Amino acid sequence: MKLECTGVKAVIGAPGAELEEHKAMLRGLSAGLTINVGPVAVSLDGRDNGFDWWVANPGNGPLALWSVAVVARLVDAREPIRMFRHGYQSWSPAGTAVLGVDTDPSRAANLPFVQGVYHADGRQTPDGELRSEWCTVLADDTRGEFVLGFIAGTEHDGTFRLRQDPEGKPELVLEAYLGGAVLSAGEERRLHGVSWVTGEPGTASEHLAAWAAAVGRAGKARVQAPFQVGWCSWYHFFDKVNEGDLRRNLSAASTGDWPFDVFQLDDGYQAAIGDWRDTNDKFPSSLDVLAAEILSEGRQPGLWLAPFLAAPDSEVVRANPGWVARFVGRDPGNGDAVDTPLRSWWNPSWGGGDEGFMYSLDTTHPDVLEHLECLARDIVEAGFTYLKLDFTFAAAVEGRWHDPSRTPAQRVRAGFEAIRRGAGEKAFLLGCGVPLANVVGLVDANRIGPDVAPLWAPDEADAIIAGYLDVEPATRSALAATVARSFMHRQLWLNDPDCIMLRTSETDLSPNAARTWGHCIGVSGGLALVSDDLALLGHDARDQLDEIIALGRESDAAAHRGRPPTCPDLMDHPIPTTLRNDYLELHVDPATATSTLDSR
Ligand code: 9PG
Repeated sequence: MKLECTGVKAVIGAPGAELEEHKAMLRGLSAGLTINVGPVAVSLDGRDNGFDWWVANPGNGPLALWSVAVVARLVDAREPIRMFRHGYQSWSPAGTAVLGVDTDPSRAANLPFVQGVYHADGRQTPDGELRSEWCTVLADDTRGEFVLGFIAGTEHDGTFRLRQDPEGKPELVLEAYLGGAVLSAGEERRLHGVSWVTGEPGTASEHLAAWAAAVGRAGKARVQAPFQVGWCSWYHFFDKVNEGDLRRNLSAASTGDWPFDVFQLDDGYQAAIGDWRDTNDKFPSSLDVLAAEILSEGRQPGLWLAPFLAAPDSEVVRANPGWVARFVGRDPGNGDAVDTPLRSWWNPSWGGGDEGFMYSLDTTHPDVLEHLECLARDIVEAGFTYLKLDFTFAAAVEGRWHDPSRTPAQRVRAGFEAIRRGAGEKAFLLGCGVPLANVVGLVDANRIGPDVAPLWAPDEADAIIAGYLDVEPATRSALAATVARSFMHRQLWLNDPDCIMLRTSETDLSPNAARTWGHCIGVSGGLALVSDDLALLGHDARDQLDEIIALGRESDAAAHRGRPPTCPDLMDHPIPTTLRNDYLELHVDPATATSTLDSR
């Protein structure tokens, strides 16, 4: 299998207007090529196994640029062709699909609002196209493999699109996604280069680990934090958590001598989405009092916040209506021009006064960045030095932003940079619902899968959004992501696979399924977080946790030495079944939720 670059594409168009696609031919890559593609100029510098590139607006006026892409034919590929589809953000699925058989989830959903949450490009894909974001692997029937990745994701996102050309031949589009960012007259921007590996010994997952290591080195990834053991309030108490629940678990942790470094309060304490300094009626104490109590029990205080979201009726929005990103367009019903706050998420249990819709704070606005910096400083000064920063895709959502020159990736990153400035170098930042490529070098850890739940598999009949079953809370989905993305651990950040499920009551997980998930977390070397009411846990649960921590410390130490766990069958099934580190191999049967753990 070979890649033959045959074309360059650019998509431009003013926000709200029809997008225009422009194409130019390319006869292979060489050093120092410049090609006019409609109104933009693309410069390419081919190198061994990759290319560097730049895009310029040579015109006299501003230009909104959606994407720039190199189009390549897959030569000598024997079908069927499989693609490892790496998802855009924490909760987006990761797994292997077959060209001509599987479909992109946006085909079934056809809901741009939802698609924009789980992909860099919220538009529906053309029929028959598969996509992967930031990195990918292509494999054909001869076991030939191509591992490809953008070498960063800080300035723009990257999408690989696999499809058949009009003659039915397989074609790969390597796309830099700029999301309508406006280039001023004469402006040139460097794009993130693409690198690939083919024909070298090793599994796809091992090559991805090498790619991740290179991206991490170039991006000064924060990979030095110690192994984390903690407690999180979410997966038992959910948003009903109250101060008594927190206090009882804190004292049970001391009485039972539970080995938690971190004690993290999740969603449910805040006065409103956006008003993070104030607690609600369920928490009579203020944040500094809560943090002091956690600290006095010898644990690091952790706090959940969704820093880029704000409820319509929150104090922050009422006092600063100009801080909210806008939706500017036409009402689909009557065609009238509309200019309203940008609705970027929906959760009726958060209230908010607009049917459960939440707005995005505008991270291209200097006042918003100052607000985020001060907020993080205040929360850390209140004593919370571990921050779970959730729903952070909100800064990437398509809309009208104060500074239109910024790409979605730059908007996300600017928000994280402000929080890091405020929180200081020593704070532990955990990204969640986060466009993974955008935050290397800023976060210490990232959630790398969808939410776990006290059940194994989601019920297809109950799918909330057609096509997106795999993003719904379920242990099997969290496990699939943990196995598929294991190669990232301590190369780009610390992986957070999501919480261990230890309880045997108030759960639909079988003891086997819970043990399988615990072993997966241990072998992955990622964060080991308990999220049960400790009152429900006995000696068995404690023994299980101790085993998971022992497995985790050993695996994490190897990842620290540059040997993260990998998945040898990444390209073989839709849900990978095997997770391997230097010492152990875990085999999971996703159908029965059983597993075996063998030494190597
Ligand atoms: C708090 C929770 C927990 C959890 C986070 C996040 O795609 N979704 O509909 C979706 C909803 C909620 C969600 C994830 C995905 O949960 O992952 O750990 O902090 O927020 O509200």
